Amino acid sequence: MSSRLTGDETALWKAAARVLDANWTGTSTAASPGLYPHQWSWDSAFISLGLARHRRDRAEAELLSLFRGQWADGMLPHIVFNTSLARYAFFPGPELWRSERQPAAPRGVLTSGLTQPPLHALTALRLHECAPDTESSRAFLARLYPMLAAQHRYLARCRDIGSSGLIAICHPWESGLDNSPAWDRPLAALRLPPSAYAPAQRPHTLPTGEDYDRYVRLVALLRDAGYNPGYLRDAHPFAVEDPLVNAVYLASTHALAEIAGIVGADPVPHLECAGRVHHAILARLWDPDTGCFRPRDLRDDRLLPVVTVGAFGPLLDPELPAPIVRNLVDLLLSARFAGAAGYPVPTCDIQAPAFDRGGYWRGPTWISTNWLVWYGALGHDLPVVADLLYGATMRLVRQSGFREFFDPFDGTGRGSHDYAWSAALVLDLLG
Ligand code: 9WN
Repeated sequence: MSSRLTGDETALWKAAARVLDANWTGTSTAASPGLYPHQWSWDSAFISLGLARHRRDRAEAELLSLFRGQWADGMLPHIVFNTSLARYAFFPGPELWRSERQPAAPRGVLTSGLTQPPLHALTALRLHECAPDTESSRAFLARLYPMLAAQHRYLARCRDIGSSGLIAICHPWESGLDNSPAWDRPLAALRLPPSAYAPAQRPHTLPTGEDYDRYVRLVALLRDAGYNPGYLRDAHPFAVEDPLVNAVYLASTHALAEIAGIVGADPVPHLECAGRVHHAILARLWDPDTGCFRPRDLRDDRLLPVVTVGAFGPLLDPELPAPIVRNLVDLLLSARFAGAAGYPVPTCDIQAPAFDRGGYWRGPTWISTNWLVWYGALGHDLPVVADLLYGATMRLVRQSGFREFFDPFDGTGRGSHDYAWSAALVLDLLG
């Protein structure tokens, strides 16, 4: 804990550390006790950032534990199941994914068959930057580097479905912003076989209903095709290039180049990849008519209409042209986002018909997306935006605790309690 914290900040810091301690399973961190008892991929990357400020040993263990689930082709699954729990306590559990039947999946570890935003290289570099002991941190990076490089090779080889340099998500869950209205149009266009799973199997606290049924049926298609990259490219009905996912991929590719330099590997291929992704984000996802980034639906080659918090993801691109940065700042401060929300950043444009202040990823403020936009703003030397997000995030957790998400107008906490990334990212923000 930093010695320059005020009394109030010290209390918040201790409360956040207590959440991470309580959610620690012995090898990794449950995303939230009860509701999400397993290890989620991008949660782990965020959580590790917080652990680095509190329990350095656990920050490293968290990432290593996640990479135990990595498949032989480099795919890093979005869930690594905690098999010590009775009946896995979560739907969809391993019985939907059947990873144990996949030749590429690791033995002795049960995982999902989807991935999530590849934040891990960025996390690993930040861990190194705040490490008290540079030598042991360098040794950790050297151990992690081949796994990170394999993760990025998988993405470039198997997820560049549009041959554009960008990676595509094949399921809304891969975006991390699961129920975002951005996915409404491609989901509505799906013609899917009926599901073997009734939506009622889902705990009542989690999203259910028709959309949920589509999510499960999309998984069944992927699974029945053996999670095969050829199937993903040519036949899978959901394939979207998302600005937030690709901006995270770009930032992590830059981080991977730096890590390569630190551990004595060749950074050049990573820098070349970063160059391609940077150009493709601008060429394919920037909509000059409306002045914002939008996801591209590869199945009908159109930009998707709803503007979400994902539009600000490309602030993570260190080379984003200044006029576009200004455009994004204007949009962020406008009445469509921070200008009308007491507790920014809402996950959906407030003026969009799909905006829903309480709907899962359809309006509420999340600490993870606030952190990403905050981090991007710092990179572009935008202290006004960075301070706004820092302040809003602190007010949210002070007022409502480490909840899963928050009402963007009055800051009411929603979803699960003691949500690990909300606590972890507050530790990172407090420094
Ligand atoms: C589905 C764990 C995960 C996060 C996602 C968030 C939510 C799961 C769910 O919880 O997703 O994977 O059950 O809806 O949307 O971003 O990683 O915290």
